[in-house]
Amino acid sequence: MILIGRNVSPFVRRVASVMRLLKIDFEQRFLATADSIQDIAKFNPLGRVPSLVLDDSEILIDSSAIIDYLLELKDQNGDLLPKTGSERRSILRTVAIAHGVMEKGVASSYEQTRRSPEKVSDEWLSYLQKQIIWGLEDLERKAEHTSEWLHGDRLTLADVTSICAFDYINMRHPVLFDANSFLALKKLTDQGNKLPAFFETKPAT
Ligand SMILES: N[C@@H](CCC(=O)N[C@@H](CS)C(=O)NCC(=O)O)C(=O)O
Repeated sequence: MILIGRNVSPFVRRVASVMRLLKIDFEQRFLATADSIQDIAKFNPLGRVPSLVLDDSEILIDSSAIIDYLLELKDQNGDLLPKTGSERRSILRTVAIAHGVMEKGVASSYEQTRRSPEKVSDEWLSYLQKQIIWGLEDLERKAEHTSEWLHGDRLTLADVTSICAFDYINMRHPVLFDANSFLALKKLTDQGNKLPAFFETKPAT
């Protein structure tokens, strides 16, 4: 399998982390949306990452759809995401919040880097940044009231997505909040980053 995209994208990194956790072999083409859009569009007509090229050449797009396939392939016991029931729904809620933080983080970054400065809307930017904080506050409450991982003593897709989201926000928006604001989330992320699935995928910049 070939994963398209760089791990600076939190969406790509969460796919790469899930593949490592599930021990799925893959190669990665580190294409960036900023300068390889034509190549990326060969895999996804929207010009977005991640895409995953399967061994029979089928191409999957969007991190959620890709992870859905990976779990079907290699998470038969439902360790990362139970197949049914209230625990599944609860984990998917956390995943949706963390994925939303990623979306708002990327939108906020694009507002600042991909628009000409005179067109940047401070009002819109400030709203996006509030949404990031609201999402992180929700994840922090979850992290404060749990044991080892967000949904108990087993690492799940909720942890994968939250760790990738928190690292991304710290990397791209380092001055958005005080370092002491999200201590439980920071502890969770530090704990995750000790595992190969996270430290091997953590982007340098
Ligand atoms: N919902 C998608 C979001 C993917 C996404 O927004 N990727 C960004 C990179 S971080 C991208 O490709 N941006 C280029 C664009 O949207 O034009 C997912 O979960 O995979």
